[in-house]
Amino acid sequence: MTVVTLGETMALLSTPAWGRVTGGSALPVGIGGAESNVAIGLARLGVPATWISRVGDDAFGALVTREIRGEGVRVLAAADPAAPTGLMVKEMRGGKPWRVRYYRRGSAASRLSPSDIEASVVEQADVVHLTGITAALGPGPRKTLDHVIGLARAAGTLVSFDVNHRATLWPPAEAGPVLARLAAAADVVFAGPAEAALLLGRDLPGEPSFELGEDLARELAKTGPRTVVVKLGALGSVALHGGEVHRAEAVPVTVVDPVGAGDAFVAGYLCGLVSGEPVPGCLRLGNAAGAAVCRVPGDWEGLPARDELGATEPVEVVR
Ligand code: KDG
Repeated sequence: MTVVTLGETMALLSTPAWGRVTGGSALPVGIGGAESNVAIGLARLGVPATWISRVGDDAFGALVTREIRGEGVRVLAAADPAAPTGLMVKEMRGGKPWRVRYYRRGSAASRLSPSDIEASVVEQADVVHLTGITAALGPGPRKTLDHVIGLARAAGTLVSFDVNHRATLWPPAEAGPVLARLAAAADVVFAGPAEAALLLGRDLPGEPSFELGEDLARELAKTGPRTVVVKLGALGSVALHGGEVHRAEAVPVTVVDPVGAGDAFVAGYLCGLVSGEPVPGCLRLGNAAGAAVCRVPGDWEGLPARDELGATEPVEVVR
């Protein structure tokens, strides 16, 4: 049971808790990338994972590949001498994440192309996980997604697609049709309510609810995917699979940093999928992994090992 994913991972700088960067501020540097977040989550849950990308031939590129490899993920990432590793800055306010700024235009990953893909890696995987962020990076990454989907279809590898619309990378009017086409070509689609509505060309009718999630999943399933999972954040998640709707309540958690929770959910869900769990079990694993990531700062640092999935709040230490 192996999962392959591809996409951009950036160096991640976090501003001080109060948000102001002053001369001499020491900003902690980490990494962040939706697809490698999923790969790390899978590896921690015991699922062999591979991450394909391009990084700059620079210090941040070495950091990205070292960190991801150090988490037990197989890393297949070309070091591009002609483009830098992308950078993102997480701006804090009151000790919590407030805004993310990207410095990634023209990055190495924006130069991803089908030639970066070793066909056998996709053909031998059980699942290939892709996201809409890669589609936002430019024509080369979009062509690469189409190429990987073609390889997966021919080999019987399941295609998983997280819509992951990042409005700061491309506006809804441009992103909607492209993301809808990619979702229609996938076997399993993950989306938030607003993303599902975007793909359906609908306005989001009211606040997220299980009923709304189920309705969006039914509509989105008509476009092609066999399974549609709608992530409802603090509410939980719903899935439509084989015409049946399933829902799972979220795990209550004290949220410190919600960034990366969606990727953690996907890692938990795909871990269940490749382990033969029925859909309700996949939803529960996803919810538990998402809750665990929310508890600590960082996009992936709180990703749980399999034996932690039950403990989403600190366990009292009995002396
Ligand atoms: O889901 C969290 C990711 O979005 C973050 O880790 C970085 O991939 C990233 C992006 O493009 O925002």
